[in-house]
Amino acid sequence: MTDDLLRRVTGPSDLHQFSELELTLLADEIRALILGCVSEVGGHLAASLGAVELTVALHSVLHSPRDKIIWDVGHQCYAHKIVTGRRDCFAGIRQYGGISGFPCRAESEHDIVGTGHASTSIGYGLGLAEAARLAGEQEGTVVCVIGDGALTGGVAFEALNNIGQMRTPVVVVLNDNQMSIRPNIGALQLYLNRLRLDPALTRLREDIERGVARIPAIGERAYALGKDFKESMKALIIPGMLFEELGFAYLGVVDGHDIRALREAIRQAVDTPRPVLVHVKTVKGKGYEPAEECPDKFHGTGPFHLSNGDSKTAAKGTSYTDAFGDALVRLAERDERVVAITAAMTQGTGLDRFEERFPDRLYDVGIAEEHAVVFAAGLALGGLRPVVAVYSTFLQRAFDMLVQDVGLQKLPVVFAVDRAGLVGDDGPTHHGAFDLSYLRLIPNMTVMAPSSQVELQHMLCTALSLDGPAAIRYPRGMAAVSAPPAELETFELGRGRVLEEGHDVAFIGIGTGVRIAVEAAQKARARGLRPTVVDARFVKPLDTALLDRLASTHERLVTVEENVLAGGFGSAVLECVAGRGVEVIRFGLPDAFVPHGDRERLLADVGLTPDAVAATVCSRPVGLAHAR
Ligand SMILES: Cc1ncc(C[n+]2csc(CCOP(=O)(O)OP(=O)(O)O)c2C)c(N)n1
Repeated sequence: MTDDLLRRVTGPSDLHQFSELELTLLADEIRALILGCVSEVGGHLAASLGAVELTVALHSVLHSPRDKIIWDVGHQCYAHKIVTGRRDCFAGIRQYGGISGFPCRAESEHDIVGTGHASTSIGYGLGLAEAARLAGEQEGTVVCVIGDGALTGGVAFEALNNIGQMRTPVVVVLNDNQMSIRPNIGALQLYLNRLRLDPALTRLREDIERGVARIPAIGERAYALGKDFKESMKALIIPGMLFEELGFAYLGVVDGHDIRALREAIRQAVDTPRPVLVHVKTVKGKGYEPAEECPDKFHGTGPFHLSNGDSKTAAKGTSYTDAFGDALVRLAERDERVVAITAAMTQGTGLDRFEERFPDRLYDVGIAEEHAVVFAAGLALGGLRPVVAVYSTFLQRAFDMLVQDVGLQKLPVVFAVDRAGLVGDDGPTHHGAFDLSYLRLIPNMTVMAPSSQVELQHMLCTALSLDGPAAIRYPRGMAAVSAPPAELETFELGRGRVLEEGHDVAFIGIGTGVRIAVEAAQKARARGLRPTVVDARFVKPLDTALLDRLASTHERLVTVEENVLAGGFGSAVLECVAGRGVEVIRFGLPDAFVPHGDRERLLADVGLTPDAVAATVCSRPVGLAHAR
């Protein structure tokens, strides 16, 4: 495939010079570039392939950045990056030092806002449109592109509700591919299916638009009654015209791979002086057979062979995610009160085995983390033992529910907090940097972090034995395969594990920090220190008895965690031994958003390596008592 047209594109305005045929060919060239690069470095392939024509059509009609295109989640923005001046650096997408896999304000004026978490585009769009109105700006349209998956998030509905009342002329493009990461679920999806699958409904609606005035007598009176009458006729005849009833003009269903049809719909939407929803039907993975057949596998992918879609990297070891999933099945086998909840991440959180084994006990609530937590609280109130499996970064959204609906009610909900710490290529929107801090401050919450997969399995057993809420946070990625324990144990609450007794310096790790602490201690020993090494296991309740002992027998405590230092595990230790005269040196993530890139490289950048820890600890003579 040539890239003759693509080479003529230095910015989105160049698309205005192209004929519709050329735009169609350009879309093919873009698709080939995306496929070539993502097959080498990995990325969010299927969503981006599905949005190529939509992107080309939007940029060929609109004038970005005067017109503002906001990409919900942002994982579908690869074509947008390519036509907005980032073609030549596209091969480095998601790589350390390369461009981000999500819209990023620092990268381009065409990335109106950095996204990564779902369902926010419409709220941003309304804010931008309202700010422009107050500033008296006459020109510029705000277009929010949101998927049918992201539309299951409550915050999207809050924005729709608000727009309907304000009647601000924002264009919402609903990119409906019937997929979230897996097939989309929920009543709204059934409604969209009806709209999409029944062209008769669309024709009928259009006929009403055009024809109502032609009915003798009634037509004239209807005309006199004006738009409101027409709207209610539509609502009457086409039940559930949800968007119209929310105050939006509804345009659709538009073929999302037909550039002409898309351009026509976008022009119409831009010319409409009220909120418009353009319902676009696309195919996730469009144009690459393996991705069209398995859009979930290619939602986020590592490098793969273009010829057949097979992965280029063989998985080494097993993941914490799998260890969690296996243990949950075991525990659910012996306690039928155990149920699992996911917010559209069944596979990502390792619940697929649970789903296979107990299909009736798995609840996928859609991209709705706040609801997932309240729903789990309700299940716990009803006597069940719910386990919410969720990524650390997405649980942030449900903070209030954690406090009010679980913590304050002291309900036995277990949170399996996956992807804690740095996740790597997805970058700052997806790093799980804060959970120890935001979980630790909630009264009644038990907070644990395992140093191995086996520890994780015992911690899950422990969490399910408690009569209050508990969270276990663990990282992304693989660890050496270890045989699952024959029996799952219940740990003593709030007790750490001393791995090695020494004196002068105590290295205390939590979660992934334990390996770093162990290896840093080895290096310190080689330099003449006699370190103690501890796997803290619990962040809350903290092992205060152990810390008291260490504070009185050691000159220096060193904490290691993959969480921001602010409010994290080290802070808890510092609070516990404050005033004891023992020096505390804390290692963790900085007070900054860590960029994207290879996880090991990022950990080295923030000083979370055994070498860096040992170097700092050993560079200070033991005997200077002060806390950092
Ligand atoms: C708040 C939040 N929860 C979960 C996710 C993980 N996630 C990323 S994309 C996605 C599915 C999005 O589906 P849709 O909006 O339809 O876009 P598509 O990929 O189908 O184009 C999910 C669940 C997220 N990004 N944000």
